Parts: sequence; C-alpha cells; structure tokens
Amino acid sequence: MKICRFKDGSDEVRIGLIRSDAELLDLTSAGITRLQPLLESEDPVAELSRIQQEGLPSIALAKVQLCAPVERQEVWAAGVTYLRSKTARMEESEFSASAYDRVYAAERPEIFFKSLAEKVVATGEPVGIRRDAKWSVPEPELALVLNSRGRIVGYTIGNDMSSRDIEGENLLYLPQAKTYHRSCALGPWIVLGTPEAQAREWKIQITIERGGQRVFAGDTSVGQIKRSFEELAGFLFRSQVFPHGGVLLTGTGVVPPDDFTLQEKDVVGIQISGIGTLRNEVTVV
Ligand code: DO4
Ligand code: MG
Repeated sequence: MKICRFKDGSDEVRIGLIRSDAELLDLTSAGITRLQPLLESEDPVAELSRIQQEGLPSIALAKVQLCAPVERQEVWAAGVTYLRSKTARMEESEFSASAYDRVYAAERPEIFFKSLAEKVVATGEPVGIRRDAKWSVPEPELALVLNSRGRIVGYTIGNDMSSRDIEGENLLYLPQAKTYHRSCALGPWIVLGTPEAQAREWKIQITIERGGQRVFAGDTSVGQIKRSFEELAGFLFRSQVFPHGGVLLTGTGVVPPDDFTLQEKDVVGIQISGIGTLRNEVTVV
C-alpha cells in the first residue's frame, strides 16, 4: 500500500493513496489530511484498507504534483552499511580510512543528521551540488519511515547527495559534505506494511543522464545492507526522542567511479523495485 502527499492545482497539500500507476485516491473526505496520525496508528494498512472502500474521489497521477513524503520528521542517515561504501571511502581518504574500516565492523553504526523535513526535495524538484565542491555524487538509499515510537511503518527512496572531496579532505567536514541546500531528496511516496525480510529482496538501481545520454548506471540489493533495519532504527532512537517520527536513510551500496562527478542539469533516477522511482535534476547551490 502506497501513500503520498500531493498538490492538485492549489497550495493545499493533501494525502493520497496510490491506486495504480495512473491514479490516486484523495483521502481528504475520509478525514485524512496529514500523514502523521496514520503513521502513528496501530495498523495503518488495515485503516487504509477500510477507508478505500468508501468511494473516495480518484485523481490522475499525471495531474498532481507529488510533494516530499515528510511533514515534521527529522531526516537522519546511516553510513558505511554496505561493503562497497566502506571500500570507496577508504580509497577516497587515507586520513579517514581507519575510521571507515572501524565503523563498518563496530557495534555502533555511523548515523548523522541529514535534513529538516521542510528542506527535503520531492521527486521532480532539483537536487543540489555545492558550488565549492569538485566531486559530487548521488547516493541511492532505502529510507525507513519511523513513527514516534521508533516503529518502522514504511519505506521510501532517499538520495543522500554528497560532496566526496569535502568529506575526503577531513572527516570533521562531513556535515558540510552531507547537509547543504537541496542535499536530501525523498519520494515519490511511502510504501506501508512490507516486512523487513521482503524489503531486503528489493533491488536498488540508479541512472544518471546528461544531455539525454546515460553517463552512469549501477545497482545493488537492499539485502547487501550489513545491519538489520531494527538495529539501525534502535541506534537512532537511543537517548533521543522524535515526537513527529523520523526518517532514516540506510546507506549507499552504489558508488560511481572516482573520475565521475555530477554536473548541472544531470538527471538522477533512483528506482527501488518495491517502491517506485525518485527522479531529480541537478542544480548548483
Ligand atoms: O561517512 C560517510 C558517509 C557514508 C554514507 O553516507 C553512506 O555510506 O551512505
Ligand atoms: Mg549515504
């Protein structure tokens, strides 16, 4: 079951239930005007299954603007959860290599703050590359959607845009490499009710197009993530509270070659088999 935030010609954001590749059901008349109460409920899937029998109005997906599927949740990100991420980062920086090596094996994962909800970019909106960076990449990641009790209620697609030269220069620059204007995209919607074992079967694919030509494509499987989702979510919620719930990116397993950097107007498409596609053009910020 997929739920989204959307606009239909006005500034009002509404909640929709994706009915097919072409259509959504507008949940407004069923009294659902925000995601949070649904994500906090005991059984969102059962609730939506009941509501969708109520003859709700349907709208063509082509006619709506999808908004990022976050309201007030903080967005955090786990790192070095795939072997590919560990080796790429160890090659990127002699200075930081042992930190990446250690964190991959350590009990405590790397987790960092990524974005406020209001700064998250939706599918179809531009993602940013820093003007002071020389080596910028997208990071295609599965994102866990967590309620305020730390329960994983859904999944969406995340792009953890990163400046690898800034990160590689000094680990203390990580917040600047990771958290800047338009550095976090989420979408296109949230998939509810999938058990972790099933989500671990999903494939993650990324394509980058430049002037209509494909300049990079790569893929991995969610099953390659070294840690369980419960473990990552458990560390995020340790000694921390999220009254509005949270989103946790689970790390990247696809790294473009070292001579590749994003450019203005590149188009990044990230597809996760059980979810859909997050697509963003690149802009310099
Ligand atoms: O410490 C570097 C960031 C790691 C990361 O973002 C990832 O592995 O996805
Ligand atoms: Mg990442």
